Amino acid sequence: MTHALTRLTGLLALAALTLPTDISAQGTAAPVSLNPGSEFRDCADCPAMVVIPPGQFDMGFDGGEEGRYEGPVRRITINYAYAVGKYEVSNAEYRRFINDTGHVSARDCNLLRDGTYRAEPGTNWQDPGYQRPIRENEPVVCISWNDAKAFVAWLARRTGQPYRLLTEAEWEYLGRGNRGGHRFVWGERPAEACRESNVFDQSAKRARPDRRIDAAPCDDGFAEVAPVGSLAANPFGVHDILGNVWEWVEDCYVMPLPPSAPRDGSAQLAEGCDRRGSRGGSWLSSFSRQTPTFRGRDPATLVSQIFGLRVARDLSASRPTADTTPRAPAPASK
Ligand SMILES: [Ca+2]
Repeated sequence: MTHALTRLTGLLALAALTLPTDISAQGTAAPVSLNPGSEFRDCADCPAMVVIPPGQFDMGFDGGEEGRYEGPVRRITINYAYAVGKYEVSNAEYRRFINDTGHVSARDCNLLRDGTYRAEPGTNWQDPGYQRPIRENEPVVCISWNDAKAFVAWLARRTGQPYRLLTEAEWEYLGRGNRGGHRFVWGERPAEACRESNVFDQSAKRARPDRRIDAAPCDDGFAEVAPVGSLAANPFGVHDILGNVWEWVEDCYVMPLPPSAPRDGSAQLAEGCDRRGSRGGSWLSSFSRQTPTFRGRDPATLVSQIFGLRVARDLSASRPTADTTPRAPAPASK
């Protein structure tokens, strides 16, 4: 007991030493030094954030589904620390945004019905087709990429800190969890998926016997969406990076990637972008897509009951491409 208390006190002291002033000084401050794994919030009800260390990894996979090549494999060097939401953005967090701004969130969400996703008139983030009330601690869904951008812009205004979406490279770095170039984030054994990720597993398959997609050979205990953080964190201290809901990222989906594709962690952008990236799969997605390299791609206006977001935040001025916001206006609705 005494030992545990001493250890806890030590950890708290460490957190106090490494967190507050450096982080809040961001913007004009010199690059800051933060311990990887440190956690903080910029306000009492702001998202919990985790500090991610710089690193290097091989991004992509020399293969993929028909028409969805995930390569070429290229070395990515992220030479800056950044912070990322420890969890996917929750309904409670999204509700604060809506209440504060009056933002009109996209409607007519795509719901899975009879094996097909269809836009269901009138549905939205508060009614994503669960056929029960949403829970405040579940990840928000039925939000478009444009809604996700509006959310991070609001959070940046509210806190005075540089919140933004993750880039695809940052996401994949997180998704791999410093565990090397395995096909699955958990290693080469698919049965380990259920320890960290709410995927389309055996419990989901039992609940939806008519859903004819490949399921994980394990049981994560959730036949539907799970409250954020229900399962174990990955080695970076981040929860639900794979599974639960897809996470919109900043990048434009460009395939094949041009030779000029960024290798420094910044986003792939394109003028007149017609599809935005999303990463990480969901509780309702084919298990074969629950990999660190599979790339979702949908219009910025699309809303789906399995699409949500995770926030990111710059920590220092050392990030090579600090502004990932396209100069051109967001793509028009289509
Ligand atoms: Ca599941």
